[in-house]
Amino acid sequence: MSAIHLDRGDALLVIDMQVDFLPGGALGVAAGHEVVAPINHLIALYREQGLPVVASRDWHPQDHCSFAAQGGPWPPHCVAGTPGAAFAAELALPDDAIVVSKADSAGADAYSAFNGTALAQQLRERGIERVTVCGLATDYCVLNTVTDALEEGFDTLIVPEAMRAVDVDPGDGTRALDRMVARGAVPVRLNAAGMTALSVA
Ligand code: VGL
Ligand code: ZN
Repeated sequence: MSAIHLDRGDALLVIDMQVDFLPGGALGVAAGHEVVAPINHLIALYREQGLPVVASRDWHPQDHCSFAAQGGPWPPHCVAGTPGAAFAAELALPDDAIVVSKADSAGADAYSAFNGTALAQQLRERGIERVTVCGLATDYCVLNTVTDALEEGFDTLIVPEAMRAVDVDPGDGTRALDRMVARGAVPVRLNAAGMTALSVA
């Protein structure tokens, strides 16, 4: 198992760690709170080296097309500016985290943090070549963000212990991880010293 060495081309992407996606929230992901500690560990690793931390957030208008009242699949969640849309209180986001708001117009949904945002450009401006992705939910916003990161040409590490799935159908999360790996994402695990590759790409 080879150690991952972070360098100046690395950035961390923390996906949708919002109150509504944690247990008790409007679209609570089972055991979602369990990822707070590993994500805080990741944030500390990146900040120690002065590397950028990006935090995406679902940022919907109250009549968003993904909500059931508009015929969409989800209960209302992450309405911009409401307490449910806030980042989890226990999340140790640095003051200079780059916040990316997505799916913020009524007529379109966007699971990927790259979809309809300037994220790819913001990363390239900083010389980022590799991203590490963690957060919620494995089978929606994480999956789509990872797919787009690879398509945009970023090497992509994923941290399974720092993600949880909605699992509308049992196994969705596992299948999403398989798809990310099939597309070229490299799964890593955390240890006291940093990160280790789980499999050789
Ligand atoms: C998400 C469902 C609806 C996510 C966002 O962040 O994974 N899932 N909106
Ligand atoms: Zn949403």
